Amino acid sequence: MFVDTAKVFIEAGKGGDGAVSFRHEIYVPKGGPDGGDGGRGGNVILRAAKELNTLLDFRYQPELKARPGKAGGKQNMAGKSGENITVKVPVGTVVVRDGEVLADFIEDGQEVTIAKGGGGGFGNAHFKSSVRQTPRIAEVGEPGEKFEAELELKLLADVGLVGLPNAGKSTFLSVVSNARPEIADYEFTTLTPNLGVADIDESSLLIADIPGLIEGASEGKGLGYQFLRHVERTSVILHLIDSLSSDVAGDYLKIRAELEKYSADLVKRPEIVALTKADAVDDEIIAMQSTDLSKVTSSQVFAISSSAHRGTTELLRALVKSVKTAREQRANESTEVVTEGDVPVITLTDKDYSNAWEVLRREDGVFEVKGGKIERFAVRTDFANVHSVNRLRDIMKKLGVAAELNRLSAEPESIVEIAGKQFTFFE
Ligand SMILES: Nc1nc2c(ncn2[C@@H]2O[C@H](COP(=O)(O)OP(=O)(O)OP(=O)(O)O)[C@@H](O)[C@H]2O)c(=O)[nH]1
Ligand SMILES: [Mg+2]
Repeated sequence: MFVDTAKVFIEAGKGGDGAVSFRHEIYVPKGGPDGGDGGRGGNVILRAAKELNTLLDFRYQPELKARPGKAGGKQNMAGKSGENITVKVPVGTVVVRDGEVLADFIEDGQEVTIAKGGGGGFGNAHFKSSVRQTPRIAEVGEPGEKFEAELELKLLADVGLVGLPNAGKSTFLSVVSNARPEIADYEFTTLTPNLGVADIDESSLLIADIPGLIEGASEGKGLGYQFLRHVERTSVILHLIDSLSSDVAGDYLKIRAELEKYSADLVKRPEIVALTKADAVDDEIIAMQSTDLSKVTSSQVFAISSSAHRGTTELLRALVKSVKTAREQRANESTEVVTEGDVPVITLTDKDYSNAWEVLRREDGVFEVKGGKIERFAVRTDFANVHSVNRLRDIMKKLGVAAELNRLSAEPESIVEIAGKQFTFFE
């Protein structure tokens, strides 16, 4: 498994503020309140897209922000909602926040609202009552959810390269893909797996190159064995054989034996065989070697030269076809059903907005009030407007918070803090 990661800052849109406004009509001297509500802030949505296969773009653009809602207007005009943003992520991306998995993208087109925009604040039209004919208060919009998240991409390669050391595996990868692995004329040049994306026609293939395998690999000889778990998860195996070898069929069988010892499943995996370095050997010899190989395998046999770019396109096309067939087959066999419940998504609305609260007297003398509902009211309060703060004080009375503050001997000038906002108990 190859893991690609990126850190992103996600911020949903703030809700628009509610408006304070009164009707002005010629024959109505004292018009009622008509301040409209603020619009909802935009959500941040992630969507899995199969055409992406790296998180690299997020390194350059690590901020995913949705638009805020517009403020409410006169004549009960509601503010426009902020636009959602939809950001594409590769299939296989896992979103983690503080060590907790928020979403796991396993299917093309799968969408998850990763951060919810804040609700719009109520305009003053909502605050009219028999005792309050001219409400001069409106709510401010709620903040959108914002947090830092870790994106992790777990890639399953389509094609796994196997072969003896020095067979030309890394060279092939370097020629057909964007990868730049180390290449040298000795065995065990590759020490850890390389991964590359090869584009061919309208498709792309993710190819994994692992260290060469040798006879006895399953008993711990060489390096490649421990990396076979990468190949185990690929759709198709590409078995490369050096045409400069004196016994290509023998080479093929050696590797197959090691693969079989690793896992009986691995030898049943769709496979394509290719003779490498065809530029260095006469065509008649290549033809003879192909015949030898067809006696020991029923797989398709190709001949390529990575350095002369010969036969590589045909080989890639055959791989695309084989990967497609393998995927379709797997999709038919798979009975795995992913239910929504498997993907926990935390949003503002899941939070606790209960009436319960508690009051703490801190060492600095500040009275801190905590509780789902009271905190929600506090974030919607416009602290620059004394009427709004008074409304919050009313709510504190209704919920019994004020009585508790009195019991804890809070003075009128004592500082109260709710959801990070401070104000005096009574003015
Ligand atoms: N003439 C010729 N030489 C090639 C070709 N492909 C690879 N070679 C040479 O073969 C040698 C080994 O190539 P690598 O790609 O490093 O082989 P590998 O299979 O990755 O080897 P390990 O990482 O050790 O398993 C290098 O010297 C390459 O230049 C080719 O198409 N033609
Ligand atoms: Mg190599």
